[in-house]
Amino acid sequence: MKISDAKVVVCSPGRNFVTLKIYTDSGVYGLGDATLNGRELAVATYLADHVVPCLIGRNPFQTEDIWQYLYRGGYWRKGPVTMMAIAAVDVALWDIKAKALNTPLYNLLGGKARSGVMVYGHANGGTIAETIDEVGRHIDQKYLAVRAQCGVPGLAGLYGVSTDSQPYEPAQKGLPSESAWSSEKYLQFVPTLFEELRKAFGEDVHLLHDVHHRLTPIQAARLGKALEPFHLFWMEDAVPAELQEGFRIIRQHTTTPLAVGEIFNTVWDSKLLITEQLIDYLRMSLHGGGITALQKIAAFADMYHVQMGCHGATDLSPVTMGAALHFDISVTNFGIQEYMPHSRATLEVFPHGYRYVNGYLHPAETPGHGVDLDEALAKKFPYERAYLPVNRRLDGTMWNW
Ligand code: GCO
Ligand code: MG
Repeated sequence: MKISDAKVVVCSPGRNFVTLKIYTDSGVYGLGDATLNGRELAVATYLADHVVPCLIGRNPFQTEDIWQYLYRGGYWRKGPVTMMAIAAVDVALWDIKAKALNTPLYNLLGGKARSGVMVYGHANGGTIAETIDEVGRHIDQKYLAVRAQCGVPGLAGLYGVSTDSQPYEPAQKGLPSESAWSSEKYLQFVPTLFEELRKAFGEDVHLLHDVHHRLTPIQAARLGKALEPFHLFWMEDAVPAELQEGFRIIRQHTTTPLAVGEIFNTVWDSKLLITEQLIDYLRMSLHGGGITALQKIAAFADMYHVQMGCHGATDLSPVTMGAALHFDISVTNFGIQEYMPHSRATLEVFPHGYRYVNGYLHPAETPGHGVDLDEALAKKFPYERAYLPVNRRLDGTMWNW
């Protein structure tokens, strides 16, 4: 079997997605997700202009060799654009391989190691009362784990909290919007949110929280300590993680479990975090080089008691979600999978076989990863410029979003 062609499809059914479709001479095709939120067209051109021509004629079963060809052979290593492009190729090739062998992808990754993939949903509210309602709504839908985000008194608009009664969606059409931030107000407020959530729901539900890179290590240490009585499943992205050593400070002070890594793109971003056991959960999903890379990273993390907690926001297309579920169900050190359901338009453009049942997602049982692309429908949703917001402290200083 040989790769005969490949093309990049950009569409915007509610938000932008970049999809790579690889064709073979046997008629089997595979799909990979190449969506880099806010920088979508950079990956589209990287693939179309620099990667696709190198793929034609290759054996699609040689996932390892093609991965190395694109990584080592590209000379420029790492980085979100490169690794997202490699991920799209890799996931599409694993899709082809599993379809050609007529089996769901998980059977090529070790087979099922559990009966379902535990997920966490998003509960966002402008006030504590609204957040309590949202957590309750998720519990009614049988979620076992819920991430809680809440507006902070004195701050207009906040990460994770919708402004227009629509489901929260970070990317916005047009140029980036700006929001205001105060670490002091946030640190004062968040422990009360979780105190009230535990009072309302007891200890059974797993509660998670995303700090979204807003704190310094010593502030994150303070927050982790203050949240200890409320037994979080994890505190996510407490600080930006370019300085991996920074996590030593957080770790020394708190037993609140730590998660990080949704914007990492190679194992090198987390090497020290893993080997020094500074984190509990690694948030990378397939965007960091695809299945070939994530399997190796997970095996390395497993040696240091780090579990996988794949990113699953709506900026990753249903192709990433569908493929990640095959990884999640087969990997030994699985922790939890994020599940932020896509809009109806997105789900129609990407017909898929994965399904949610009582707190768990289940991968498709059809050959491959089980997510397709309705190209005719995709054409009705052309690309629209959109960005994530940016964030400033109250005095106007640029801060981390
Ligand atoms: C998460 C992420 C998202 C991001 C989004 C940005 O934990 O799901 O932090 O909420 O904001 O993925 O593109
Ligand atoms: Mg996050």
